[in-house]
Amino acid sequence: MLGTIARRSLSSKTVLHELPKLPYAYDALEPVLSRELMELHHSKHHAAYVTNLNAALQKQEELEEAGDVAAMVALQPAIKFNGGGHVNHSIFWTNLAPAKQGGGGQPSGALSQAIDKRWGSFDAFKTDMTNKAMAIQGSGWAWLSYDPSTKGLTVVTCANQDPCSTTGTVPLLGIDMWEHAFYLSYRNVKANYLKEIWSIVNWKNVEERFADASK
Ligand code: MN3
Repeated sequence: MLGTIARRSLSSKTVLHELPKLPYAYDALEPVLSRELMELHHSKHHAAYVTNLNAALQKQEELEEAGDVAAMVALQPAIKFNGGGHVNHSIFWTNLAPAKQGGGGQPSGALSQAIDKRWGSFDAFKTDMTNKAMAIQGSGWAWLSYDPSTKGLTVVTCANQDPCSTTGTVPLLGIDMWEHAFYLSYRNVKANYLKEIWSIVNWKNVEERFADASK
């Protein structure tokens, strides 16, 4: 039995994921997002998605070796939820930056032009994304994303931790609309979270993602 486990461990093909470090301190996004909120969000919520994703992927490998297709199918919601949570938060942290490190302001260059082409103005885009984020019922995400089918920008929303890729578009800028993302700083007033978060958006990161997605 032990021998079997050791062999399986040595021959495991499962790639284990790690919680990425934040590119700024837990208190760096204050007063928009408090230190306590950021620390819990990263070191507890995101960490749990990573732990549970790794457990599910290791379970999947065991089931694959055992040829248990029914159990593999039953495992997929855990991979979707925890894998989506890991993917979404890994993008989200890099989408944000303290004002001192370039957070806030407006996009420039090709991204700015693409926003104007789709919405007419940066303010019109912000209004559209804010309205779509506000309309999410329960937990989910709003994304500014690149749609390969139109070669243009769009705003999509996803329930739970479904990653933006499930919409067929490429994520550029995400806004986490789970209560854990704003409640400690804004209580129930989602609208204020959506008003303030623009002042810590790392547009340089979003521009890089747009350049990668649209080339
Ligand atoms: Mn979250």
